[in-house]
Amino acid sequence: DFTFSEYHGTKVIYRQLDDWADRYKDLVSISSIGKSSHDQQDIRLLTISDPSIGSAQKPAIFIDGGIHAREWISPATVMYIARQLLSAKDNPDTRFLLEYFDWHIVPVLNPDGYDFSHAGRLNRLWRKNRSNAPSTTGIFGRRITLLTDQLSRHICPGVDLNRNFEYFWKSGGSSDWACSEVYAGPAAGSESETKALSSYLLLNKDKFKSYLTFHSYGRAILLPWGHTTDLPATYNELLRMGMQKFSPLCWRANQLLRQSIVQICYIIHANLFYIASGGSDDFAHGTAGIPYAYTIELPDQGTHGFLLPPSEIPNVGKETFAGIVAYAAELAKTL
Ligand code: 0X9
Ligand code: ZN
Repeated sequence: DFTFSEYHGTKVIYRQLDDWADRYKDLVSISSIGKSSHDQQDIRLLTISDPSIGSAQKPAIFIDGGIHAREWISPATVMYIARQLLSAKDNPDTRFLLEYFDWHIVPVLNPDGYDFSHAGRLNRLWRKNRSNAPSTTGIFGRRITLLTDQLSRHICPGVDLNRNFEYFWKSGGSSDWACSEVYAGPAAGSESETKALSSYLLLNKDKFKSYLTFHSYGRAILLPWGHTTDLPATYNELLRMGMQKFSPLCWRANQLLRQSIVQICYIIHANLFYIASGGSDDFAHGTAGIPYAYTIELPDQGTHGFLLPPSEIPNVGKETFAGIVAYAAELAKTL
């Protein structure tokens, strides 16, 4: 059965979504926002919406995980958040989460890459999707084009989905070279995962008040932009929300949970790490116009890095959910 004591592959995560859909019929619906590029897996969406409280048409918060394959704590934490939301009504402190908002959640945006990173130790640090990887039918049936970039795409499969989004695509911090870990892809929005998310965000742009994308690692809350050192027009507001209310992810969660874990956290604009264009956060804010867009780099800060032990899932989950509660409370005031 599904637990938060180990990391699960896409199949097991999807089975859990089905179970929730069975158990919480009035609250949950499952759909697919598109297919993955290599294995044509569904990119599943979990919608949590309680029609029995609040208004009929609620604003929504969009959450995704697993854009980068190796960042296993991301899908795990997103699933943890989803599970907490399912029982949010039972607790007077969290009831408002369903009273004021709908929640649209994609736990694994890059299922091919994620599953590949589970397939043997050698693949554990895979980051990109699996686009152009040789399939079971083999590459030999295809016409050989001796263009170097075509060739290198076969030798080096995968596109960094977080460099492939259409907003200021390839304007810094990404690569043309297919073998690079930050390969931007052959064209803006070329990947079917990117297309699926982009169209879903555009379709619902008026409904979505916030876009939250979970990555690891670093314990940081990043705000737009990633593609430039210019500040977004609403920088102060983004910072205020992130600083005072999202930083629960950094410190208020500690108080709420009375835990003694030493937490250091940064809230900065994404480009202070490094300029990186084509990110989903920039697309959500810049193209889709979603007001509050953040990339959250979950723990840790490098001790284990991407290889965070699964025993940390509940801690990270609790801490992050406490942050979500405080953040959503602040967001509700802006409605
Ligand atoms: O570089 C990234 O894609 C993200 N960091 S990670 O270590 N998880 O790969 C940060 C993305 C921040 N947002 C933008 N640069 N737009
Ligand atoms: Zn990442």
